Amino acid sequence: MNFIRHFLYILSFVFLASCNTKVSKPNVVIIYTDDVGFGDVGVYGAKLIPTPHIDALAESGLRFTDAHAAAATCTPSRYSLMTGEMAFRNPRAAILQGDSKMLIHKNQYTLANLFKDAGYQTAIIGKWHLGLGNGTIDWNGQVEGTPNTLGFDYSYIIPATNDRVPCVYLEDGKVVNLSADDPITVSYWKRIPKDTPGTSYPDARWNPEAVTLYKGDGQHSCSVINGVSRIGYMKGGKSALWSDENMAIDLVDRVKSYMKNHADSPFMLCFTTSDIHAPRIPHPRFRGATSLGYRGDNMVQLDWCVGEVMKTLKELGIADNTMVIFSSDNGPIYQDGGYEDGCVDMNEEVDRGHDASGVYTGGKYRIWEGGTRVPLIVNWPKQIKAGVSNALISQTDFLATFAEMLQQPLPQDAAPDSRNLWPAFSGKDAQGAEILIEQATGLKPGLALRQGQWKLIELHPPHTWGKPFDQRKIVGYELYNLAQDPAEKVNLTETNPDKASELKSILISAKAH
Ligand code: NG6
Ligand code: CA
Repeated sequence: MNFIRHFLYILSFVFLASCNTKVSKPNVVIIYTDDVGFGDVGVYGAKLIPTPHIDALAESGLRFTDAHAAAATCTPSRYSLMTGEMAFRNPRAAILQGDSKMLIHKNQYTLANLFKDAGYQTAIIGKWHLGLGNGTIDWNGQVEGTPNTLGFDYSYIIPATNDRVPCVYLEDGKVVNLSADDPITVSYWKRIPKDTPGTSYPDARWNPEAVTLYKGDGQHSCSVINGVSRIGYMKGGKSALWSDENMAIDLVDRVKSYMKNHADSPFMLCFTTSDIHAPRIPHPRFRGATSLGYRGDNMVQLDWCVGEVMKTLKELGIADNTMVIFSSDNGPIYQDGGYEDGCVDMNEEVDRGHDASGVYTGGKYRIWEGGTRVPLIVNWPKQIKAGVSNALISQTDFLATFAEMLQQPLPQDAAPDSRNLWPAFSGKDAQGAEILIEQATGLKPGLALRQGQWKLIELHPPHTWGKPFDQRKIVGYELYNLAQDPAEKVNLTETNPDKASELKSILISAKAH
């Protein structure tokens, strides 16, 4: 009798545990986009770009109005998302080249490690831009030091950016479609000697006529691949070159087959789109979809990708048990790297009546709100009520937040700056983080502290590319009250010195932490 009771007890425990698994282990798809601004999505105010699929995601999900990428450029934002450490603490967390060494140390705990520890299958499909290898990269063999060494079971990546060589995909560390008799050589600092084996590509400086699609600025004037002059030189790998105009479709195909093949297991998939980073070369079927040139058209293409993800989840019958997140790595930019892609105004706000950063000022490379305040939609109707949240939240917080969601303890020293904001993430807390730090390098560089609607900017000299944050000179402070002045026009440091000094000391201690 006792034995039967004992057996039933164990059985009920197993049953409950398996029910629980279903609820607490949704699949997670993070659609992480490139250079999409706060105002680029319909539901965030874009009138000239139709984004019905992203809007639908927001309508049945939780839409955040004060969510931030960690930085106003890609590599540091992705670093913080993956590691839960503020990027300014790592001097190497700056825009990386296509042959830069892996930025994340193999012992650092990552978002992928977290999901793996919680029993998930993990994958990344799309842009990587966090470095590869340990100093040298064997493009013709097995690349060591890839997302796979950081907790991803599967990776299919663009090594850096779509404007940087090598213009090939890497699947689990191997160049896709590479032919052994056309080896790849990559160089960022000097031209590749003529006698190096492999297909030669024209050099934009010497063969300007080869540039049939996009001519870039000085830095984007090396190898011409698919008619576009890129950053960096490459030779070889002709059969492996990606097609720029098919990139979104190719990546979506990978995403779909990954989801199909993993429909039975909980999975965490980062779909890191190349849209809408320059050079913008939408597939012909999206060209002319907006009156805003290829930048707008690329947004429509991105929206289509989101629609395909959602459609596939439904077809597979796993939509109910999947959390889909949509966000961006930094604010918008019209012309990046000098590519002329049909946008009107390079530096400022207005592109034919569209304002990519909405009411906020600036965008990519800038410490104003437009640099890091990005769309964030969290969609999981079964568990998270639809609505709008003004909670303050950083992508750096995702790691600890997911740890809470998964009830997965974090190892000591993991994700040092990541805070558990699950109550805000799931719509139960309206405030979110008490403070948040923003960072920017480039055109309006600095660090900023947000506390509620207050914002203190610590300004650095312009063009501080690559210089560690703790060595940057502070050339001034600005204080804004975003509730009254979202566009950061009226500097209040003189009129409210008390608030300025309160925030200054919070920033100093947060930096030292
Ligand atoms: C910059 C490039 C820019 C873009 C950026 C990375 C120049 C002048 N600018 O160095 O075109 O590639 O790097 O963008 O070359 S990001 O979204 O990945 O951060
Ligand atoms: Ca970016």
